[in-house]
Amino acid sequence: MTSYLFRKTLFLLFLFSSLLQLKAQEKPNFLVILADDLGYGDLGYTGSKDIKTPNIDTLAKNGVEVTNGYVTHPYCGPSRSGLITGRYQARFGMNINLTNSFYDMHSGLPLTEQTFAKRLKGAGYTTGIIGKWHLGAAYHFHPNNRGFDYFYGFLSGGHTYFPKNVTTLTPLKVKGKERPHYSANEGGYWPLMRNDNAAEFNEYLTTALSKDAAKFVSESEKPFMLYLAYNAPHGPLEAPANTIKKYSHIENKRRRTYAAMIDEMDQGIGLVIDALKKSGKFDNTVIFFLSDNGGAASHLSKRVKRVYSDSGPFRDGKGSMREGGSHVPFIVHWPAGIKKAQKFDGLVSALDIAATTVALGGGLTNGKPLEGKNLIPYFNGEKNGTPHKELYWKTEPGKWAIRTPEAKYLLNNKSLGPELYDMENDPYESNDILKKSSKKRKELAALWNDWNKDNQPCIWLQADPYQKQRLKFYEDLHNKLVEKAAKKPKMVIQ
Ligand SMILES: [Ca+2]
Repeated sequence: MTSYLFRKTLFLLFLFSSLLQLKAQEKPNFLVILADDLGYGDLGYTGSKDIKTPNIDTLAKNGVEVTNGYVTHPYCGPSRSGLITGRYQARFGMNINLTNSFYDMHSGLPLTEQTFAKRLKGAGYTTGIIGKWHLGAAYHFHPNNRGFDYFYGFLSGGHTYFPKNVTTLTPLKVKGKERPHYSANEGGYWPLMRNDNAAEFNEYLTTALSKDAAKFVSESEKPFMLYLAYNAPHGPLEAPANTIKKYSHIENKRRRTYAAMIDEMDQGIGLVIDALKKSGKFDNTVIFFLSDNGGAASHLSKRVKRVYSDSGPFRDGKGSMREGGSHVPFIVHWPAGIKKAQKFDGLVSALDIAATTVALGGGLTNGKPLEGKNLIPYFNGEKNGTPHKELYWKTEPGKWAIRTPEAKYLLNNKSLGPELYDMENDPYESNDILKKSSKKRKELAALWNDWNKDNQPCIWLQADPYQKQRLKFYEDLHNKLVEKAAKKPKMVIQ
């Protein structure tokens, strides 16, 4: 009898733990794939005629193609800080790119903010970031101290794609030109890191990151969240010769290399998707794909040879308050949870990634409020309309924008003054209606001012001027010490 009871208890315990496991497995995995400086029109599914992206196109075809998807800032660091916290980065004043220094205790994503990785880790997720961080390099800003169990990549805002270029020496010469070590990409030629150690880097960077991501998703036993933050196709324009050859029909040399970089990223995404399929995790993994901002060098009209990215139908590119700056390709793919093959035209923000994953994964909702929306009810028809009635932008020093489904009011260039567009009839911002619509202008200005009440002023300088000042501080200090030492009487012993 005792033995029977014992066996029965064991059986019940087994059943209970199996049920718990099943319950745990029901939680979806998350894969957030971020491209860097990708032009809106440079994917097959967004209309590119000359760049092949079959893997990304398949995600769009079988998922939700978000046609009004936006990031919160038109360039790297601030856009990433909005995505990763799920809060407008203007709330904590992070409107610029920060310096990348291991010794700078102040330049980084403020510790008062929480990443969505940390919120998910608190709910039992294994969390990883592979690729570009760009949110502070000092110990307390390191991804391992911001909610990520695993990190493989680089802390700087950019990185060389070839291992042969890696050096620890600064300043250094790149293509015969001296690259000053106060550049925004300080660290862009340093070795890669795995967690807080130097890591191996033996092949084309995009491939190395993709293979590591494939391994991460295959091996993770718990539900996972992987933030795969490619630096592709951000400069330096570097790609394997064989892949560049595939695009020999493209006349513009810079675009040829840029196309090969996007091609390599698409192939890499293919590797990760294969790994998900082979490990049986594909159906229950929510995949997001987007770019952190618009295409670089897409609107330098007077320097046509330098233009290499394509913003599709939109005006301008990276850095602009017009659509090309922050209206990005945006895909959400989840076979187990959303109806496939749909286009969604409500206003969607990169802020929604944190809100959606935290809602689905049961992540922590303590601390500062998330400002995005859980998108799934909108995709499944449980909620109607647009997830956001307004989207807001603010950069340093003083560019701004607000968009509603109907209109967009912005300042992109102080000498040109503000611009107002009818986004229902003129989504490509070709006809400025500011002079005709003072009522709309006032209405949008009031909304923006109201939003801005809760923002903090920016307390940082852009990376380059900041690092120049930092170096000058050390040089001045050194010179003072040399001067002082010269005045010291010589020590004499008896
Ligand atoms: Ca970028």
